[in-house]
Amino acid sequence: MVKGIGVSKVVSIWVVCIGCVLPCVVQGALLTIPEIQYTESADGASPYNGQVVDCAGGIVVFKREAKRPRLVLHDPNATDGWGGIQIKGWASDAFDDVNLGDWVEIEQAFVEEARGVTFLQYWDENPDGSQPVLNVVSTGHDLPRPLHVDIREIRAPEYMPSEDAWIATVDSAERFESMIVQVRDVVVLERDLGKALDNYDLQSFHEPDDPNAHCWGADYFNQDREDEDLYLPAIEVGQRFRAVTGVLEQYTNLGNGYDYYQLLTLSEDGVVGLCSADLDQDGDVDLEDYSLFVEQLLVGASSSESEPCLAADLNCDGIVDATDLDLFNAAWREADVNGDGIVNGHDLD
Ligand SMILES: [Ca+2]
Ligand SMILES: [Ca+2]
Ligand SMILES: [Ca+2]
Ligand SMILES: [Ca+2]
Repeated sequence: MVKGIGVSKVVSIWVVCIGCVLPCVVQGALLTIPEIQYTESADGASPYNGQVVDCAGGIVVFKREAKRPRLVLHDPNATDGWGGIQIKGWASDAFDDVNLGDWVEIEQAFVEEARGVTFLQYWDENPDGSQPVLNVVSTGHDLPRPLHVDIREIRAPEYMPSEDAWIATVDSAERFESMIVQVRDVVVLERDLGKALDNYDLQSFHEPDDPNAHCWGADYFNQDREDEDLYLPAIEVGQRFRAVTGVLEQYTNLGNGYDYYQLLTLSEDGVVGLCSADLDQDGDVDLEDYSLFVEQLLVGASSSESEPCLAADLNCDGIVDATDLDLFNAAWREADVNGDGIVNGHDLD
């Protein structure tokens, strides 16, 4: 009897141990991306900076071919930021077997802050002699949708004359580092900014007087950009967009007077122009645009020297007529993805 009770106690202890300890070991061994990225440090550096870690990784949302190629990973479980990280390869073929939508984990990865960005180094050997191991855990994952952010959260740096430097003035951007983010209803105010003079300033066109409602973008990551060009063709001063999407990267080099966050577009789809039926260019297509159209249609408006292409002259042939009406209706229908009768940012969701 006594012996029997003893055996059942042993059995129950084993059950408890297997049930609680094993998952702890697995979870404890592999750090998630947010665990590596989350920081309250003023300089934004990972608490694991300079250490070798095992990272559970995430979905490959971008792969950049280069002498030192990069992977951008996204943890779909991170709904509150801190969910992106970049792996830097040290050979041009380092990621040949990795594709978009793969879930990649990396063991024994050296965490290194470089110019404000947290990298996992995929090189031959870590400083402690260990070697990183990259595993494709699974394939074919859906790419997560970009995170729609308020432009103020990733706002542009401010120029500080006393230091002759451009300084990031917002802590809220750090949580979006290396994540795919999207800003909406923006206009290009200026180009030729930043360290490489390839940054452009995007301002929310709904809040032209809010000095915080703007951010910096750049196309140097963009795989559809012509090599000899600094920008995508659409990036012209005054150009308005319904959405600009890309990976957020920090560039910190106070030695040359810069510390800023920049939204790096990844493909031509990274910039979505206004709908051609958005005649008043305020980011939506509604009855005001329709009234404007009808006004110009009814008078048979035609071009003049001062206005060579009227807003309602959608095919730009010099006159507003039934052909433009067809184009107007087609543009509205095509862009009204959710079918609620209005073309706006919700059609991008
Ligand atoms: Ca950072
Ligand atoms: Ca970071
Ligand atoms: Ca409009
Ligand atoms: Ca026309």
